[in-house]
Amino acid sequence: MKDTALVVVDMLYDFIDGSMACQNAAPAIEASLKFIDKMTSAPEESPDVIRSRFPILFVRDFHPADHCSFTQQGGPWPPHCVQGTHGADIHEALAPYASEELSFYKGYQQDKEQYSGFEGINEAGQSLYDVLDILDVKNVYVCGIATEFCVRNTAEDLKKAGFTVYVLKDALAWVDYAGHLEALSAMQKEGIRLV
Ligand code: VGL
Ligand code: ZN
Repeated sequence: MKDTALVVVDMLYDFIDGSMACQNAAPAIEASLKFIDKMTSAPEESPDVIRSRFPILFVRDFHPADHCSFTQQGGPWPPHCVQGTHGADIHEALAPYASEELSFYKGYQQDKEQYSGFEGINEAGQSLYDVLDILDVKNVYVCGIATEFCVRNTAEDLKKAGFTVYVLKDALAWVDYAGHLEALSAMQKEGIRLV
């Protein structure tokens, strides 16, 4: 499918089985892999060709050890996704689909919380938005963790920027189930499609 990309939000060990382990993380990874398989299986083409037509972008929480969102600094969260630690790594089942050009880091400034991946930047300093624009993407599928925070904020920013946004509802994990449901219904009201 042309003009279509997948954005995988924060499928990182600390949100899966680490300091901020979220509910439904394992099924969410399975569902993400299944979706990738579906979107990239076209037997007549080589995997590289298919992959170039269906970019998979990764958003990565990437905090300094003294980030303002951590409890010792008065923030709401336990330390998580600290730069250079295992907790900040992409889950091994998804890592083979990731590249540095399509990895977008956020939350790397000590004094700035950043839930949305929209302004995350890659090694070359390009934002997620810049790259979607360069790739001429119109339709964005979103999966990842956590529904209420980074998934919701990323999906909303993409929608505001004019993309058609689809959230893969079986490929999400959450901090709190009621919060997850509330975020889903808010996104739906905003015109984000739950699929
Ligand atoms: C997230 C809380 C703190 C998320 C990141 O990825 O949803 N939530 N940092
Ligand atoms: Zn964080």
